[in-house]
Amino acid sequence: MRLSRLFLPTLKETPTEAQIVSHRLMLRAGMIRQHAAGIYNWLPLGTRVLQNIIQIVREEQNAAGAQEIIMPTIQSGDLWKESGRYDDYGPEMLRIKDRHERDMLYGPTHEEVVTDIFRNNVKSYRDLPKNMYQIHWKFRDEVRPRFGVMRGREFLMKDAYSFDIDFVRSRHAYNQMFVAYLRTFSRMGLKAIPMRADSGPIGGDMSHEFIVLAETGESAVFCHRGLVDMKVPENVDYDADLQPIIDAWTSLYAVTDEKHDIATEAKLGADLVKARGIEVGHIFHFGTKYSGPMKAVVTAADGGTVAVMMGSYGIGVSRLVGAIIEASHDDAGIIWPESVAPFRVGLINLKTGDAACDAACTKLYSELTKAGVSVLYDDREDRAGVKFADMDLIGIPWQVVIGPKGVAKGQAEVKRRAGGARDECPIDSVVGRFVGKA
Ligand code: 5CA
Repeated sequence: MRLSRLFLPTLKETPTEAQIVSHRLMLRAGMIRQHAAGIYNWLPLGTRVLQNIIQIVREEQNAAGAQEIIMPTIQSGDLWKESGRYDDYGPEMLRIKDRHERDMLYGPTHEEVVTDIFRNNVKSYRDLPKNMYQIHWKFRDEVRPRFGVMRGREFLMKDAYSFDIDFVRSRHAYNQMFVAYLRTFSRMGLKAIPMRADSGPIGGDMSHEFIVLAETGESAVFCHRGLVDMKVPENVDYDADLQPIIDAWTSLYAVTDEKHDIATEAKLGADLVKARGIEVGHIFHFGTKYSGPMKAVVTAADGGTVAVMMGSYGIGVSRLVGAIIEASHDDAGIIWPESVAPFRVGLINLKTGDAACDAACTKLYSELTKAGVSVLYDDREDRAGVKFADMDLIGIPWQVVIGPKGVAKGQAEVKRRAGGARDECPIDSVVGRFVGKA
């Protein structure tokens, strides 16, 4: 993509409405624009990052055996009357009447809808287990939407729902999602710590939040050092017993501020890590809480009928964009991990209009593009300082700088955005540095 053609409305000034660094940087880097309180437009740069995050979430969900579906954003209120949550959910639910005066709502979550799909289509234990997920927009009429996409009213969530015949298998489904979450966040360059949590309005007997560590995070986190250093499982066999992995991750102390316990902290001594964090995922095991009242029953092996055991598993996909920025930025701007970066290489032409610079840049741009490396080519006729500042601000992991002096010697400068290390190399060798490497 040529920067001169990209819709990238960057801002030099810090927007006054933004209180946290990720919100400021998302506005300044032209990723988002507010439409109404807690409701955002995603511009091209933001959309590219969001799509990369979606893709990682999707790959890890699929690998864990979940199947992608799409459910409606607008739901019928009748289902929520069946589950008993229509009145309980309160003012966070955006309620709508259609032209026939029927109660509709913009879905804040989808337990009822997915349970309805299940009960209408699955009748036998032989069809189990099943896990279905979607990556879709939710609406929660939060009292105080704030911090940009971190606490929006409309936000993108990955929500998965598991159905099993008994408790043991249902726990296995929970464990599969637990491990998939560890892998998902780690692929995005994040340190995510699972913590025992309250299940709130979703309900159930067990739940874990996944908290990403970031200095500017919303909540204080206290945990055992072992969790911060723990290795995320590779090459997982999701059919195998995952309980040992779960035990390793849940046996060490980890709490947010409302639950912190001074006596345990004192015992941990030097092993205690005090940090700040952001909740990017939340998983719930709730058995028959919805399948019971909504009569999602299947025939069992012994000929009887049983209500299926369920769990639900959320990831704050749009929140993750903010969380990654909170965890990875400096004074100059965003520092994208390569796995989610909107472009991998930023190609800077220091003297647009200079025949030699233009020729070298055009050639590199087309070769990199042909080789499958995503490039943002700054071909604007701006000052070098503006180009450097913009490229730092939008956080492209690698900058390739082409200027008149270098071109005369056949040299380019390559800068790593993270850490700022730079080196000179022959222009001819630039493509080779990026091809075939993740
Ligand atoms: N039905 C369950 C799991 S599918 C559920 O709704 N869980 S949740 O309420 O915990 O939401 C899942 C994730 O969505 C949260 O961990 C958080 O990362 C994200 N999320 C929740 N509310 C918001 C919000 N207002 N803005 C942005 N992200 C949010």
